[in-house]
Amino acid sequence: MITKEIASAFASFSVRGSITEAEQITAGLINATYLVKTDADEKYILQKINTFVFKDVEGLMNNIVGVTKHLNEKIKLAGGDEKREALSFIQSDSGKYYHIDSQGSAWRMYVYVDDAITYNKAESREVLMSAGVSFGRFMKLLADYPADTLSETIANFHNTPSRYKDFMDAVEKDTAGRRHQVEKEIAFITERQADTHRFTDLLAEGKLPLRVTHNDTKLNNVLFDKATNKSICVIDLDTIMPGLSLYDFGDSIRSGVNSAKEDETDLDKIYIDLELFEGYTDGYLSETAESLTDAEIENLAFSAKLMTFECGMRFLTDYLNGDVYFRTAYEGHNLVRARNQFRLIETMEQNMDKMQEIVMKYKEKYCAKN
Ligand code: GN1
Ligand code: MG
Repeated sequence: MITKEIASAFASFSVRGSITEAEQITAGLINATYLVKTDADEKYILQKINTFVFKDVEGLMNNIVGVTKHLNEKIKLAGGDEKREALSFIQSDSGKYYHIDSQGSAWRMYVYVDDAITYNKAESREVLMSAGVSFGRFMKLLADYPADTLSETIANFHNTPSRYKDFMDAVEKDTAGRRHQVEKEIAFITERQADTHRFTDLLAEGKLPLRVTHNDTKLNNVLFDKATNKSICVIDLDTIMPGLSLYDFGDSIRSGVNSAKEDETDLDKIYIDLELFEGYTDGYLSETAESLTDAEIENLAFSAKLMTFECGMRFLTDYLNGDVYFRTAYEGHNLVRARNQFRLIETMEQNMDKMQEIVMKYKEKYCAKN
């Protein structure tokens, strides 16, 4: 439906034609996203940026525009289709790549990549392999991007000890009066506190390198070609910041290698699918093995567990806070998501040795050093 705010936001961007259709896309949990069509037969993605989550829109859009221009140039140089393999953002009347409306809401728009699909849950080994190639290549193409020009769009985004502290504060405050329902889940988290600081410690000791990373490498943040089922490009660029390769690898496994969707309620359906884990690891290391350090490769399997832990803990934190951060469709949605992630962690713990073996197999395959 074309609401007044959508129509007026669309009109502020410099493109031909008038809006004829707007359809909300609800896959993402943060921004409000619309597919819009025009009478000039063009399609765009129009997004209302969640400014509760992203406070510095100027910094956010500078990151995104800088990075997409960099990707565009590199793809063009390599003979690729830069309009399809990276996003193209559109300027507004103000000359900036966003628009602030009369209500103070922030909007942005980019060209819709046509004939593409996304996956919300684990798929075939080929799909996972292709996603691994895309995220691996993304990091590779940004290896020479000037990291010091990037704004930190969300402070301490993957700082797991800091997320743990936020969680303990939420337990303490019990704002929504839900703590009594989740004592078991609270225990699940506190029992694993020692895991939380592995990456922050290694980073502080200089044993892991900071890189330009995506930081939100959900499977549904990759577009796949409808016809070939091969990945086309990576989307949802809000959290591009200096980070660890382990954040990106781990979050992809969390979201793409779960046998069930992120809010599946039947815990028996949830497990880490090792066949898909192998597919993603194969694709990711085929692009990155040569540039990753031994310490990074040794921690890939563990990163899957830690990123799943962090995300589950964030869902539970939001449940305790009264569902103020993630979009929810029903009461208890965040609790369902948290329990889902914790079940996934249990199955990762049971399979950690096998995951480690798989990583080493592809390290050997793709590392000339060996
Ligand atoms: C959010 O925006 P979306 O849906 O791709 C969240 C991620 C979580 C994910 C869990 C900025 O990602 O960190 O892992 O939900 N993004 C932000 O589904 O918080
Ligand atoms: Mg998304």
